[in-house]
Amino acid sequence: MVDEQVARISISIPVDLLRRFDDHIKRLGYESRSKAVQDALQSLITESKWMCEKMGEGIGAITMVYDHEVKGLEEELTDIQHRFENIIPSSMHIHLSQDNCLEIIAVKGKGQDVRDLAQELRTKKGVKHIKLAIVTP
Ligand code: NI
Repeated sequence: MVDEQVARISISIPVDLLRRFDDHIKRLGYESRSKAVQDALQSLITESKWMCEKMGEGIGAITMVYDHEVKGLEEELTDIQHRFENIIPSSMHIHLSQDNCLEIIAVKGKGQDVRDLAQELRTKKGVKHIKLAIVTP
């Protein structure tokens, strides 16, 4: 961040979106709108850049909530993870409630493989939420 030039821009944005953005960043503790917008832009670039570069490295985590009462699902999800063991350095399983399990799967490997893994998990019946968060060092 040394010698960084700063540009001033003017953008159009729906009033409601801006109000929600301002409410939200206040709760997050941002002192200025500029800093929040910069962070939002950086997130968008990081995420979409990785999505566009198929062969890039994907480092991050898959967070997934599933219904463990669905017959055979837990086994199926485990089988999938075994097939992708080369890109899963670690995972954590948390029993959330009577029927819900949370799994956090660390991923590190070829972007395409990471995406394939997330996609396979996502399509299983009983998987309620799945989020792939990629971080770029
Ligand atoms: Ni569980």
